[in-house]
Amino acid sequence: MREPIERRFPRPSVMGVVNVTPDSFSDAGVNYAAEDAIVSARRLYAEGAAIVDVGGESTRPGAEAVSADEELRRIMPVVEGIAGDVPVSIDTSKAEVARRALELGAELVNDVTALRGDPELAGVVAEGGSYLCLMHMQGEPRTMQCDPRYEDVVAEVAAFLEQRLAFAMDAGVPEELVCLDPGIGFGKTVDHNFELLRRLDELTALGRPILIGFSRKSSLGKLLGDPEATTGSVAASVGAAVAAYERGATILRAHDVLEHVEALAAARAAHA
Ligand code: HH2
Repeated sequence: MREPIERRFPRPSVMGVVNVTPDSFSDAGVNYAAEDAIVSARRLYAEGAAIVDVGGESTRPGAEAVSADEELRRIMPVVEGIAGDVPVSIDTSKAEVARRALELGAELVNDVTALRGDPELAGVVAEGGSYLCLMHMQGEPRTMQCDPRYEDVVAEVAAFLEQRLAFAMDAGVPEELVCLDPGIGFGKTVDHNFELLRRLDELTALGRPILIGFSRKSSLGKLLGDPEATTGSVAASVGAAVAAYERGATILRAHDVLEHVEALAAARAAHA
């Protein structure tokens, strides 16, 4: 069995993002061609990413779903092109996509539906022995930013993640291989996202490493005064990642890896 996820990804570790899509919210089309995605993945790894998250389906607000065939067509040449050289996380909700990526050596399955999207995915993860990220989302990408509401966002996200962790373990996924993610921007307002950071201790109390993906998200642009923002700046992303790390996050998912690695190294030195 793999070593526990917190040993494989010590705090803080950076997960680099490579979206092999024409429609992602912050880097649409940049890595849509496999050869460009391969170059990007190698660069992010060289810049200090512990793992690179390869995705073939955008989950931005309003995005339409893509078929498994199309997702495979996008990601397979990329995973093949870097397998063995660059540690791979596969950002998918589909069992078939995860299975093929794991066969090529991917070591983490990052599922934004927390095993609710495809009934076969839990079994694929359990059988493949991979790491797993379970993420909270209210609603679904097409509609999730239409007036999201919670009584208590942190309590509800914590209860959801605890329940999905139990589900994964029932399906045979060892607890030591799982990390949890509150899903910044997935059915959440600016206030919800920052409340989740402010009270991150209530999520670390679940006993699993926490992954945070605040990178370039629109809440950062909105925070800085543009109510119509669809993205956030690199500087604001780094600030949010450092704040998340300071509050106990383990893995920081980021598009601008070098800036995150350098900032987190400085933040970490203050803890030594
Ligand atoms: N955010 C995005 C996608 N996948 N996975 C996890 N675990 N956590 C996140 O916060 C997260 C995620 C959205 O960002 P991006 O991949 O850049 O955009 P898109 O979904 O439009 O491709």
